[in-house]
Amino acid sequence: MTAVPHPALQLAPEVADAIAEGRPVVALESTIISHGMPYPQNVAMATEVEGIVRDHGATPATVAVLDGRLCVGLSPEQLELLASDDDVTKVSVRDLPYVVARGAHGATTVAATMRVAAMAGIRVFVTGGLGGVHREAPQTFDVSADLTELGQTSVAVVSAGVKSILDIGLTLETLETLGVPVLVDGSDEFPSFYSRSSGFGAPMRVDGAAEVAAVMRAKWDLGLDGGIVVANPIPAEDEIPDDEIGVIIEQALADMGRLGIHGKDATPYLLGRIVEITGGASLTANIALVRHNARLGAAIAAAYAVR
Ligand code: PSU
Ligand code: MN
Repeated sequence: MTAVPHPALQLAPEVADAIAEGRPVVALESTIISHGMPYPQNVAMATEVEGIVRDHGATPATVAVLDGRLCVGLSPEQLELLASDDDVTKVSVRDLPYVVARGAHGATTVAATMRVAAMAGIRVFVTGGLGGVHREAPQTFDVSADLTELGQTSVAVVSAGVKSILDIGLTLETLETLGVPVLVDGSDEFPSFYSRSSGFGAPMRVDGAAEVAAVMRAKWDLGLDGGIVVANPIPAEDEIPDDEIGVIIEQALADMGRLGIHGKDATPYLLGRIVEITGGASLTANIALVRHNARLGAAIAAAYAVR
């Protein structure tokens, strides 16, 4: 069964063909490009990740809003613009109507990318890290709309877990409340982005893409709409040990508090500050885990396409 994409979407020709023919497609987000990594490493990462998806037998579909249009699959020039232009705003689901109405550019978060991917009929989405419940959430109410979207939109999201800029325990509790399966590939522990460990067990362990695809089918065939978290622990050789990254995250959080940064600027500030404090080491790890996620995501899309 092939999906019929929403008519408002602007699909790249290769993406349109792949969807029409039921071939594997992997959605990719753009906030990670525009607000998650510095230029020019961001555009190099985005281009490389698209190549990895292709090399593993799937069609990459990077999602962004350009001139108010919901684009699914971008040209190299469009990727360059997202990576380098200061007028690209961060777009979560609540921001979509505003940037569309104004004909503006926007980089989509996990939440917005999931929604657009679902509108296109794409079921697999690869990113680096998910948003979640911020550590000060009991006071600030800062809970990422990524979680809301996971609760309602039927896309499997491959990530390296949740960074400890967030409260990992509260994030896992919220995902449970929202009915979101949290699968961890090849590990009994939930990963914390830079590290394979987090102190939290894997809510559900799977081993390999075929097992993920089986859960996707089971969930959606039962009419259980909503997302699936596929946590893919960073390869051991690319890990930054918990204690090392832990103090850096504490410093970044303290700096953010001093500057009074909050709301949608919180996550981009923290990501940028961690890159600064680590002198780029965190960026190397971040790029390594996205590559690793792209390989798994392509394999999942391929396994799911065989019905
Ligand atoms: N975490 C990362 N890298 C990222 C993000 C989160 O390690 O690039 C981005 C993703 O786009 C995610 C968004 O959807 O930040 C969450 O932002 P917020 O917390 O404002 O919902
Ligand atoms: Mn937030």
